[in-house]
Parts: sequence; structure tokens; C-alpha cells
Amino acid sequence: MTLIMGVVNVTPDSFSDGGRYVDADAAVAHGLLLRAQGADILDVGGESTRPGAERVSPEIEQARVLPVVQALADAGVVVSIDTMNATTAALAVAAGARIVNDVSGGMADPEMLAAVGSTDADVVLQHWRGHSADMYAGAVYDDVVAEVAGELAARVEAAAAAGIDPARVIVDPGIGFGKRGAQNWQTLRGLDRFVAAGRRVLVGTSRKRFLTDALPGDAVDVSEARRDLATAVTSVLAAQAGVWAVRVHDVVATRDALVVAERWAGPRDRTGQED
Ligand code: PMM
Repeated sequence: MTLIMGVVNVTPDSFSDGGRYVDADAAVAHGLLLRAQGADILDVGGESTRPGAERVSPEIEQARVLPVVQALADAGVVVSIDTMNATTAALAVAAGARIVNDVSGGMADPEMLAAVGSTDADVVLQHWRGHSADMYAGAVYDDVVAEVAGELAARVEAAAAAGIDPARVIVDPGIGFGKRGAQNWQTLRGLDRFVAAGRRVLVGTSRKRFLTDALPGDAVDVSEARRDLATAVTSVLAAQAGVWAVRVHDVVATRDALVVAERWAGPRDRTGQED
């Protein structure tokens, strides 16, 4: 089944959880709850990537995330570290993270791919065309799916050149990153093409603006429950397109949706038994 990556944001300014998990103990407790709810991987991040967000220093980022990574890894959780900084990535892997999730695909920090290459961690290379402060400057495409696929393939090659076996690479088309409303839907419609390219695919739609904007009524007033329901629907559709994992804030809604979709699909084993 498609894996669920639960989001543990350790930031005071994340758009989606209002900074509720700024202290390490609360973040760890939240992570353990997500795991109990069915998350297969926990993605720990200390720098908000919301459109317009300011960068934080690596020192602040590390102070936020490292204790959380350590505690969750010690508890036996598969942890990914959501960072664009090579030093933070290396320290997080040393603290037990098994995946480095770089939303810039190794482009923000020129040391990133070499840093990952000297570990045995897997790496998520996300499609990216610039920092949050000018997030939409690069959102110009003739054919968004073809261009994103081509740019991701180039990042996989750059990773290989830095000593990272492509089998360790997970690609992510970067929903909401350098893409405006309709471009996100076009990208999602092309997910099967990313899957066909042969690498594991991760996708993150959770609570994102393009999704909220699609719902009836005033976008500003869309409740968290409605955003999570919409996210659960995209999770199922992404699973049907063959993605390896979905990155979500509300694990329960997505888990339930994936489980129901599995039942609909029917048994895959040779016995054909259903309970
Ligand atoms: N989205 C956010 C942060 N990190 N990482 C990956 N690989 N894919 C995503 O879509 C992604 C990400 C958005 O930020 P949030 O955690 O504050 O919602």
C-alpha cells in the first residue's frame, strides 16, 4: 500500500498547523501520535516553506529539529528530515534520520548532494524553481509535466554524479512549489508519468492553497477538516497513480481513505479471499 508520511513541523510559522508544535516535547508527542495513527514515516522540518516565508539560520533550524529527530528515531520511527541545508541534513542523519527530504532537490545548498552522498540515507529530490520569497517567479511553463519530469531527471543525474545511487532517490513533483493553481492540477494529472520514469514518487498536497481554492465557498473560511478531507481524496488518487508515498498532516483521514480504496480494489493475493 502507498506509504503515509506524516508531517511534524517544528516551526512557529507553518501555515498549516499554526505553530502548535514549536517545542521539542510537543513535536515528539505529536509525531508519536501520527505514528500510532498509521504514519509509516515522519517528516521533521524546522523551516517553513510557505509562500513568502523568511529563511531561518541553520543554527536555529538545527536547534529545533535535531532533538525531535533523535527522539523519534530512538523510538524506532523512520524519520525524514525536511531541510535545504547540507549541515542540518548530515546532523539529522547522524541523529537517526533515514531520509533527507530537500524541497529544493539539492539546489539551494551546493553541498547538499555531496553531504547525502557520504551517508547511506535515501533522499527526496523535489521539483523547485526558487525560494519561497519569490515562489511564483518561476511558475511559467509550456508543458508543466514534461518540464517538471525533465528537471527532476536532471536532479537524479546530479545526485548520481555526487555518488548517490538512483535507487536511493525519491522524486517529488513539488505541488505548490513554483506552480500556480491550474499547474498543480496538471502536475497531479501527470503523476503516472513520473511513476513510469522508474523512481519512487512522493507527493504532498496536504492543506495546500490550490486545494482549498477548489472547494466551494469562501477559500479563507475553509476549515481544517474540509482541507483534510480534500487531502484524503488526493491521497487516494495519487495512490491509484502509483505513488510510493503521500505527505500529509492529518494521517487518520488519509489512512482511512487509502484503506477504503484498497477494499474497493479487492484482494491482490492469489487466494482471492476477503474478510
Ligand atoms: N510540502 C511542504 C513542505 N515540505 N516536502 C516534500 N517532499 N513535498 C512537499 O510537497 C512538501 C515538502 C509544504 O509545507 P508544510 O509542511 O508547511 O505544509
